[in-house]
Amino acid sequence: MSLNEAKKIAAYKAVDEWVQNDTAIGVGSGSTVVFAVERLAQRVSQENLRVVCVPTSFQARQLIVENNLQLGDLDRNPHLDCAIDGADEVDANMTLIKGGGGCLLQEKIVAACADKMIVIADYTKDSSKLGEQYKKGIPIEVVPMAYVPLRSRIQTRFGGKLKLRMAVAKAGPCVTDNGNFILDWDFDQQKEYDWDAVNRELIQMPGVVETGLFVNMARKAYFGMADGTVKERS
Ligand code: ABF
Repeated sequence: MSLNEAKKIAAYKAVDEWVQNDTAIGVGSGSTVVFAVERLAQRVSQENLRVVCVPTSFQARQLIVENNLQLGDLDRNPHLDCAIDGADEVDANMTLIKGGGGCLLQEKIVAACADKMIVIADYTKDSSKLGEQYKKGIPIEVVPMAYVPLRSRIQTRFGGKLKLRMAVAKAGPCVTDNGNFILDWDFDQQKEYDWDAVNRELIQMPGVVETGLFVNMARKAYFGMADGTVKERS
C-alpha cells in the first residue's frame, strides 16, 4: 500500500467515526487532511449532514471552500466538537510533533477549542519515542526579532541545535500564516526529556509564540498501515 493510500484509510476511518450531524469541526493542515476533507464532503452530500468547518491554515481554508463545505471561524464557533489533524510524529504517550508544514499555532488554537483532537497519519508517523521517526526537529514559532537570542537560549537550556527554517527557494526565512519565523529544534536524542515540562518552559520564553509539541491534547490517533489496516492509539 502506498503512503497516500495509508493516509486515506486513516482519514476516512476518523471522519466516519467522529463526524456527526449538527457539529462544528476543526480542519487541520497537511496532505493527510486532504483525504479527511474529501471524505467529509462525500458524507455531507450523501447524508445531508450539517457540519461547520473551522480551518487551521490558509491551505485548510482553501480545502473547505473547494469542497463546498461550510466555512466557520472561532468567532462564530468558539466550541468545536472535534478537530481532525495530521502530525509529523506521534509517540507511545500520544505526544505529537506538529508544525512540519508551518501551521502549528493555528492548529494548536483550534485543537484547544475542540472537545477532542483526532490525529490521522500514515505508518511513518508512528513511533515509541519522539525523534525516532521525524528527523527535522521540533518546530518552534517565534517572533522574528527574537530568533537569534532564542536560538542560543533554547540550545543552552535544553541541548541540541536550532535552525531557522528557510523558505523553499531558500532566499529568505519561512514566514508563517501569522508573520512569524520557525526555529526547528534538533533536540538531543540521547537525553530523556519531560515534554510537558519542556513545552511549558519554552512557552514562557519571551518571543516564543507556540511550539509544535502537543502534549496531552490528542484523544485518538489513526495510522494507516502498509498492510492496509488502520492502527488505533488512544
Ligand atoms: C500538519 O501537517 C502538521 O502540523 C504536520 O506538520 C503536517 C502533517 O502533514 P502530513 O499529513 O502531510 O504528513 O497537520
